[in-house]
This record gives sequence, structure tokens and C-alpha cells, in this order.
Amino acid sequence: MEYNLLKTSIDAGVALVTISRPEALNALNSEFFTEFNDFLNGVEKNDMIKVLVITGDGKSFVAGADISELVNMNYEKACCFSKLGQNTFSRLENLKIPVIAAVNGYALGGGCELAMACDFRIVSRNAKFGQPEVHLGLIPGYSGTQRFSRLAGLGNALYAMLTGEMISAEEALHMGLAQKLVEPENLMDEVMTIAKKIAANGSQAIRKAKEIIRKGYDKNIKEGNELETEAFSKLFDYPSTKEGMRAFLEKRKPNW
Ligand code: CO8
Repeated sequence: MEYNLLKTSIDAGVALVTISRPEALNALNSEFFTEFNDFLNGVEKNDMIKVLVITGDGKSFVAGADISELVNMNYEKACCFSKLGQNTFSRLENLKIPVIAAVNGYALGGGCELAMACDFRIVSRNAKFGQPEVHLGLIPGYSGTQRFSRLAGLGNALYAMLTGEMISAEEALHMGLAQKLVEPENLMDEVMTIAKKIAANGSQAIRKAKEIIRKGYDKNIKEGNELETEAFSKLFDYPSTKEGMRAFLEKRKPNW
């Protein structure tokens, strides 16, 4: 499929997808969801891809769902569009490989929700997060009401979604919404360095770590520990695990 709204590339096991609709600050419309789901189908089938990075073209990460589409919706259409967004973003959360959001500017509404569905967020100093839906008479519809509090706490989620205020990159870092803050001109270099560092690790270990951290998050510690033991032990079935440990003992780099 040819993409109108996505630019894609792969380098050293890292796939980069840039949402590119800068004239509308990369607002998410139906066409985006069709293209993005097709792109994810390809990522899921491609074992060469170890890490996925998502960013936005121009001065915005994503400034939300496309308000010009939302304005014409009724109950049924809103349900469909909300489910489509929730399901698409859940795919990112459940993707076997790590997903990094490189947040280069506005991450508002659906854009904040997209960033929160990624495994972590590296943000430019000029990034601005927010869930401004209440200014439009709406609430978040792509799992923002659920993910925000899990990432940044109940009080911060309520404050953000009741006031609709923008959140600076520094505040996002402080509240746990962002994991690292970098200068705008260094953002992509920094993110690609981190992504390649992850991609150079044992790929089964990376996948298991993501799977078990995410699966265990909604469970109690006893159930989580059982998941961990199962996943930890399963790794011993893979030759690459032994290679990682042997390489350490032989004082060399692993040859995965
Ligand atoms: N949708 C559609 N168009 C947009 C959006 C958007 N979310 N954001 C910006 N644009 C467009 C503008 O209309 C403008 O287009 P044009 O040049 O044709 O007039 C262009 O992008 C540039 O925007 P601005 O001129 O406004 O740029 P500024 O730098 O002055 O302002 C802002 C930047 C502050 C980001 C401003 O554009 C803004 O407030 N945008 C809207 C942010 C927002 O409210 N986002 C939340 C949207 S609702 C949502 O995401 C709900 C998600 C769940 C949906 C569930 C489905 C049912």
C-alpha cells in the first residue's frame, strides 16, 4: 500500500515512521488509521525490525484527532472512531517489539494518547502535551482517560483532563509522562541512539521484558512473579541466551 500520511524507513533493526500531515499539525483522520494499521501489519511480519520509533513531521508530534471529521459524527460514528483508535493504539502496546515515541512538538488529545500507548517517550524541550478535549466539549476517546492515570497518577490525570491545560516538556518529565528530555535539534539522533542500543540487545530478552512488564502491570505481585519466572526460564530455550552469557564470560561482544 502507498502511504499519503506516513513516511517510513528502516536502519539497523530500527523502523522509523513519521506521521506526515504538517498542514494540519499531523491531526489523525480515518486515512491515517487505515495506513497506520497497514504499516503495523508489515512491522508484525518483519523479524528484522527490533524497535519501532514514531514521530511527527514539522512542528507537531500529533495535535489530536482531526476535529473536522469529529464535528460531523453522531453516536454510532463516534463509537466506531473511538474503538478504531483504541484498538490501533492497543496494537502498539501489544506489539512484541519496543515502541518509542519521539515527541517533537504538540502531543495533544489523540496525539498525547498515541504517545502514551508507546513504551516510553523521549521528548524535545519544546514538546507540549495535553488533553484539551474539554475545550471542545469532549473527553479523550483513545484510552487517554485510562492510560494517563496509569502513567502519571490519578491527580495529574484529573488535573490535565479537567483543565485541558498544556503540559510543558519539563512538567511531562516530572510527572513520568516523559522519560527523557533533549534539545530539539538532538531529538532524532538521541532517539535513534537509544533505539539502536535496544536493538543490539538479545531480541528474545527485549520481547520478553516488554511482554512481562506490560502483562504484570495489571496483576498482583504474586501472579506477576509467576509470569516472570515462566518468561525468564523460557529464555533458556533460545541459543541466543547462552550466547549472551558465553560472550560475557569470554570477554567479547555477543554474536546473536
Ligand atoms: N484537527 C484538525 N485540524 C487541526 C488540528 C486538529 N486536531 N489541530 C490543528 N489543526 C489545523 C488547524 O485547523 C490549522 O489549519 P488551517 O491552517 O487550515 O487553518 C493548522 O492545523 C495549523 O493549526 P493552527 O493555525 O491552529 O496552529 P497554531 O500554531 O496557531 O496552534 C495548536 C497550534 C495550539 C496545537 C492548535 O492548532 C490547536 O489547539 N489544535 C487543536 C488541539 C486539540 O484540541 N486537540 C484535541 C482534538 S480532539 C481529540 O484528539 C480527541 C481524541 C479522541 C477521539 C475519539 C473519536 C471519537
